Amino acid sequence: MSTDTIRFEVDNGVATITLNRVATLNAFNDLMIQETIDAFKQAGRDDSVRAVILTGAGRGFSSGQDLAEFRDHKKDVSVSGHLRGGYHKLIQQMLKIEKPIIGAINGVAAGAGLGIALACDLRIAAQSAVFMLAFSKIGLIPDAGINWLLPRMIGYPRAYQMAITADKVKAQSALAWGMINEVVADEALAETAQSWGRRFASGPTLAFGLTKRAMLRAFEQDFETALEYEANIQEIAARSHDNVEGIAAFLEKRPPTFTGR
Ligand code: LHQ
Repeated sequence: MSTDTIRFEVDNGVATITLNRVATLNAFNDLMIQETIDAFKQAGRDDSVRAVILTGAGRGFSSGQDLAEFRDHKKDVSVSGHLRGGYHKLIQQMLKIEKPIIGAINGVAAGAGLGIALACDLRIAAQSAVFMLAFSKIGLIPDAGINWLLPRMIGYPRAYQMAITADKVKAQSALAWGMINEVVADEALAETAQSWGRRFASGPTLAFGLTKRAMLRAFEQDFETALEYEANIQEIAARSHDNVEGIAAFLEKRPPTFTGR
């Protein structure tokens, strides 16, 4: 796995992927899209990884598509081809990994950078982070999954307002609107994200992954189908070591030791 545009570290069961094109506020060029896909694949494959953090180096999380590279390539590839071959694969990879992904939003998340932030399962933002649908500034519609994800989180009126104004939304408003889970002081972000990661990594991670599958699938299901689906998924969870251990620990009044199996 190459890491020219990202960093990839594993510690205490937590994989940390850091977008690392600091001079452009971590704009996504083709290489960074591919390396981020590969990093998520690696995190998914590695059984020792039980939680993942995605963050940005420097003062930005991600400014979205690298507009300089896109302008240079525009004549060679259609926008839809670029989306299908790049961002869609990345987002699908993130939704497919049955491990919690924590977005540690350290600075501006704009355009497709916001889409990738929304594809994380949870988001912690630094106090100074801002969220921006930059697309309309350059005459585009939101992409990178935003039209599906954002109205589900903050409702259509706010999502549409963000799209057509392209105004920056501060971390505190993003929290009040339900786009993110927590806001912390800038200097506390990295440690808070690692501490969430360590907490999840020592939990019943098989159940955490199955919960992600059931909840995301339920978005597309009617109620009857969702009930049936969750009953089937619960069969898998109920056969796990962690379920046996969790019940035993409760009855023996001791803390459980979960292994993710
Ligand atoms: C950048 C970028 C950037 C290159 C900052 N690219 N260099 C999908 C498929 C197909 C087509 C197109 O798009 C998409 C999806 C998308 O993501 S579209 C939306 C693309 N993103 C944007 O339009 C955001 C553009 N950036 C900005 O509006 C500002 O940079 C923000 C608000 C993010 C940050 O503003 P500032 O904090 O004032 O920083 P800055 O503007 O000074 O940027 C710092 C440097 O980063 C600067 O370079 P320089 O050499 O002057 O220091 C920027 O040119 C560069 N940069 N974003 N997306």
